[in-house]
Amino acid sequence: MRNTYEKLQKSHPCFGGMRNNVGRIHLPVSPGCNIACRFCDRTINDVENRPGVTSKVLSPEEAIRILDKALKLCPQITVAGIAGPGDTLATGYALETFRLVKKHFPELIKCMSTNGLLLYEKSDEILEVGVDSLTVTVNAVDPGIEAKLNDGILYHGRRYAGEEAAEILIKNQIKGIKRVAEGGTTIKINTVLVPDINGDHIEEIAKTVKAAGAKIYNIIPLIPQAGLKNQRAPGCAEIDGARITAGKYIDVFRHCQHCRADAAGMIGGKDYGDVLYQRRLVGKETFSHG
Ligand code: CLF
Ligand code: SF4
Repeated sequence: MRNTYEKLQKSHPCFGGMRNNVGRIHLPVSPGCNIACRFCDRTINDVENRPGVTSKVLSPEEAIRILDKALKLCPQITVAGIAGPGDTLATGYALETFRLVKKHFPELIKCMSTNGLLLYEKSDEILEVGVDSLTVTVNAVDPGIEAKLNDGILYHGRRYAGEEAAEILIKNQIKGIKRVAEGGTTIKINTVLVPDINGDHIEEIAKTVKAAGAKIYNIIPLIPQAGLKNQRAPGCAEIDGARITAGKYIDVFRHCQHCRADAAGMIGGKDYGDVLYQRRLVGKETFSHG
């Protein structure tokens, strides 16, 4: 039986007020991505803290061994999350890992994060493996705005660019959110706030995703890099303003720590990633898929 939103508010560090009592581990099993967010630098290395960046990509079996070790080190972990380093649906490893989590650690909450391009077509599998909570990154619901944030997609073996790509992505995200929400998975939405591109679009996104069945919304400030390195990051007042705007339509999560794809432990507390994975250098401040 999947956890409901009400249950997750008491047991999931990113869905309620329990972040000081319960922790999460991210299992970095998903290499590769099928879209091209303009703010993403997808180098996989061990020195930086960004989406697409992790110290090491694991096989599903390795992930289960790491999970076992992590639960011994940090028994407060209630959530097994998969948030990259690429997209969790671009390859089959995330769903394969969740099948193993379900078998070996049925008590853990299964949490997944995706860009949503393949969400609709993978929805049956997502529901069947019992994903409890799913984060979809929706940066725009207007193709004209999305096209400024995303260079293109690779979809069923074909490349699409510009507004054509944006239209397919948005359509699949919204259809996918509806379907998975109807199936009983709790949906969280992440939006990367790029003030001069989607700053005035937050209300529209919040309204649309709420109507599709999402429960909670997380605004992630842009870290100017890669194709958006010349865009400005939002200030605190702009982030607050966006949260207040979104909050008129949907619950807002305010404690995001922009976790890496291989983070482990309590959010904002000690990170066990170094012990569990491999030695990592201190990275830059960043955002993530989580
Ligand atoms: Fe991880 Fe994300 Fe699940 Fe949480 S993180 S996949 S929902 S278990 Fe949480 Fe980290 Fe913010 Fe994500 S603080 S980046 S919101
Ligand atoms: Fe990068 Fe994630 Fe966007 Fe893919 S979905 S391009 S990994 S930020």
